[in-house]
Parts: sequence; C-alpha cells; structure tokens
Amino acid sequence: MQDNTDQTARTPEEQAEVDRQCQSLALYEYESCPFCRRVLHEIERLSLNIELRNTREDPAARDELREGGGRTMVPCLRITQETGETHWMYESADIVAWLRQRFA
Ligand SMILES: N[C@@H](CCC(=O)N[C@@H](CS)C(=O)NCC(=O)O)C(=O)O
Repeated sequence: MQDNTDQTARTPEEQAEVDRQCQSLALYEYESCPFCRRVLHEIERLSLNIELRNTREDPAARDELREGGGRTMVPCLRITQETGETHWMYESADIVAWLRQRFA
C-alpha cells in the first residue's frame, strides 16, 4: 500500500542535515518517463533536495550515466559513498525503497 504520510515535519536543523546527505545523490531522469515520475513523487514527498540530471536535455548527463552506470536507462540514482565510491542504482522500485529506508 502506498504511504502518503507527510514526511516534511523536520526541524530546520534536521532538514539541513538531510540536505547535506542529499548532496551525495543525483537522479538521472527525464520528464516523460513514468518510472522517473514515481521516483520524483517520492523525492517530493520526502522533501529531498536531490540534483536532477535530465538525460534527454543534457547529452553530458546521458554520457555520464552510460559511462558510470553502464546503461542509459532511467531512472538511475547515483550514490556517492563517503569512501568516494560511486554506486549507480537502477529500478524505480529499488530507488523508492532505498530513499524511504534512508530518509522516511
Ligand atoms: N524497470 C525499470 C524500467 C525503466 C524504463 O523502462 N525506463 C525507460 C524510460 S520510461 C528507459 O530508460 N528506456 C531507455 C533505455 O532503457 O535506455 C524501472 O522501474 O525503473
């Protein structure tokens, strides 16, 4: 069942910490992709400030995705770990589950 609970009730300090954590994330997407919209909806619901990289409008973003993740499929969440290692997460359901586990 979809969870529509309002997740925005953070103190300014908590939101600042979430914003800091989101700096290590980027979502590769484009508007007409329904799977991307599902992830974007969750990002909005959780009040996350995640950089969006539109692979239709920005050829450099598409090249980054292909070279880093191995595929041009969207959505893909780029996660840069504290070690500097980069993980490319495909599959909208996996991305939504990961965001909920980390930020809900
Ligand atoms: N099972 C994937 C499907 C994603 C998908 O099919 N994305 C399409 C756009 S809606 C796509 O990127 N197609 C182009 C490609 O695979 O390179 C998910 O849920 O994220």
